Amino acid sequence: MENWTKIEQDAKTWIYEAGEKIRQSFQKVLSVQAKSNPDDLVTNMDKETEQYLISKINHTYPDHKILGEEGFGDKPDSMDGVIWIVDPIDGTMNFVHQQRNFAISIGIYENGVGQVGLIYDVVHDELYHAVKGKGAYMNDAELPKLEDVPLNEAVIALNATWVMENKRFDHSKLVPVAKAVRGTRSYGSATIECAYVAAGRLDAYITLRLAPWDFAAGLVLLEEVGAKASTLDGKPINMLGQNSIFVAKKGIHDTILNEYLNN
Ligand code: 2AM
Ligand code: CA
Ligand code: CA
Ligand code: CA
Repeated sequence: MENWTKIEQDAKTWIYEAGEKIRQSFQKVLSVQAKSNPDDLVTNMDKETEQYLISKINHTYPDHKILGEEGFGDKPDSMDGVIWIVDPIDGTMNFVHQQRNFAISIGIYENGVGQVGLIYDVVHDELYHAVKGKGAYMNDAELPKLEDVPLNEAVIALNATWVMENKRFDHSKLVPVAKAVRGTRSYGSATIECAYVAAGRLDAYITLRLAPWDFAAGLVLLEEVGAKASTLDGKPINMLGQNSIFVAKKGIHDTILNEYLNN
């Protein structure tokens, strides 16, 4: 039996230490490179942060596996055992351009079940954290269970991909959603957007393509506050691959899925 409270404590210590290193890096020159395309950025701090977290995890939990965005971890081909899913900087474009609205994210799963979720918004010093069955918190404050709102009072997060033609999804279905809600937002960090849904700052978050490190921690938080999470077509999320992601308060999730997307 794993001691999830101890594991969460260790993860918190390391995420705070990593956050401090990132804050200190604002004084230094950043090295920025493009990965798959000119909009897909990576910096020395993404790599250094992932390596730092992996060294701590490997030293303390040598039996656990690690899946990290920058590839310094393992390449797990199943969710068997304990897997730490790490995004060292989520929102790298914000980190480079704005020095805010980025987060460090750690989700810890056992045999595919989310046990611990941590999302640290470094600049706002806001740590969202949850252990399965023990509630979700922002710093020391427990996040209340989500209460439904009507769609016309909902604020939802979307990215600009919904206004563009794309091969994965009939984007025109999202136009009526954007019209029906009270407001739309785009923060440019999937983990912060998931954390905001868990904290009730947003009522839903919809995005067309994310990797496991973008949603692993968020799903643990969202489960604790009673949110609903699926792909955009209402299917279960695959923890080892790319997915569209739709997380929301229950009633908002049902309404958008049944009345706007599934027709
Ligand atoms: P990242 O900053 O860790 O790459 C931006 O809208 C959000 O989408 C960020 O959370 C970003 O994570 C994520 N994302 C996922 N795949 C991406 C890609 N190929 N290029 C840019 N952002 C990506
Ligand atoms: Ca990236
Ligand atoms: Ca990410
Ligand atoms: Ca990242």
